Amino acid sequence: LVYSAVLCVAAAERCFPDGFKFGTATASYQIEGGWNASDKGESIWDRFVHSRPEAIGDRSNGDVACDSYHKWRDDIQLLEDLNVDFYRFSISWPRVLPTGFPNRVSEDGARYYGDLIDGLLGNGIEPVVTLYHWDLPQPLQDLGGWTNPLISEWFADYARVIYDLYGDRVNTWVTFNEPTAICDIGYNDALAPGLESEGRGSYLCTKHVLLAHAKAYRLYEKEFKPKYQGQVSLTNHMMWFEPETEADTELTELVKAISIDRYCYPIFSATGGWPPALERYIAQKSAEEGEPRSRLPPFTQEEIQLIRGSYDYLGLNHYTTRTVRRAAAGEEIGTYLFEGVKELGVTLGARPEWPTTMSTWFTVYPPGFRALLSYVKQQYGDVGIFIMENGLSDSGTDLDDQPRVDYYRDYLEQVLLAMEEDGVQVVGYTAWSLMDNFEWMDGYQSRFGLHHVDFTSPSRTRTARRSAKYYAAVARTKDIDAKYEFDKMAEL
Ligand code: PNW
Repeated sequence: LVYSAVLCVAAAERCFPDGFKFGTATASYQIEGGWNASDKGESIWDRFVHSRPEAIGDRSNGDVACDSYHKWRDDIQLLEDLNVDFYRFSISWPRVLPTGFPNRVSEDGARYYGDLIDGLLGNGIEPVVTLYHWDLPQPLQDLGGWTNPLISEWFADYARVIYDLYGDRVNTWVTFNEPTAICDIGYNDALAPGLESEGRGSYLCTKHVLLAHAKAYRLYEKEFKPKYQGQVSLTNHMMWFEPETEADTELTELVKAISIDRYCYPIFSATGGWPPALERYIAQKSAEEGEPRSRLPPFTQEEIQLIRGSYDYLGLNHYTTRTVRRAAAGEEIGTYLFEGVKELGVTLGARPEWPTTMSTWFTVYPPGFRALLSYVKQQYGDVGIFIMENGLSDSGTDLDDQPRVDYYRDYLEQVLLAMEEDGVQVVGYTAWSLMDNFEWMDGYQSRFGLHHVDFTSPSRTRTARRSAKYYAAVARTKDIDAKYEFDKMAEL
């Protein structure tokens, strides 16, 4: 009511169109806690943080996290205050299927997500549900995890259980969050399972995740879509890349191919299969290395057809832009790198004028977002783009997080420019994150929350930051400037 006087005028420049949806996101392992509540099974993240505590910056873990396993009603209250249209959260596979397989469905696990979904709908908030945000059941990892070709069937079996449980109430599904993180970082001695098999395990994983996605998509299409008319896709992490100097232009195109298109081309292109330039590159390099076949596993014609077109929208997570140059001979290119930097022998960097954040991989450059959105349109045509994550990390001490407000305002402006000037079709935007949470390798040291969470208090108290108030105004009015100038001066 307070903001109704500043509702967007359709013709004004800084307004998103009427049907555009705003939401915010979290992920199961990052917020739930309750890691061994009831009959929940162990996930690869439980195993990873307990067996290798030194791998996490502050030696913390997600055993309790935001305690959303118990405090989900509080989370719904925060969402209400934010005026959001939807809430994107993920389901913990081992919480619902303790063995990883559908031989046993946990009653408590199933009830937890059912209650959350009903609570959201009761408050007019649409659930957007991710099936896999990195917490694989450990028993499946013990069988080879994403490098085992059978896992695409296991994933489809899990998807069927979830569609059966919630398909009548959930209309937007995200099969996978960021295959590049799952496969490239997970197989480069960083994210769980913390194995080191870049360029081999990572490519097997890429293929099997794409197949798992496609099988879960086709299952929904055939058996659930006729009844429920929902939409299914996946969300890919996409940095934008700029050549450091003009000489790096060609190399930058290859970086885009390995990092963006490896996960998009098989699904969203007209032809399907691997991006041709990348397929040639890795085949040739493998041959030079004396490999009997390409390290990038081929698809059969049948697999190409299965995967091609397995989408109802294009999900995209974006945070940052990196510069690209060829690594000097013997140059240490570091760990926690992915996107094929080792494969291509490149170094990723940033221009000195781009502000840094609390995440090592992340500097602020809003125009990169518009360039990325235009690239996606140019590559994959007029598919509806659903932005599933975007947000800023800081040290989290300050409730007055003006830099985060500025980040949201400036990145949203680039989305508007892409829509208005470049004709890119964007259908929704998701702020990462609803609240501070377990930020993977950084533990609780970097914070992405619209809400501060006090991890020292047993009740995990949530407090709105300035950015929460700004975003609530944006979600309400669809105007990125409606409350911006006012807020900048206002006391919290
Ligand atoms: C995404 N990188 O992860 C995830 O989807 C979220 O769970 C996470 O909290 C958020 O972004 C912020 O990190 C990423 O190294 C992890 O470039 C690593 C990278 C990017 C995104």
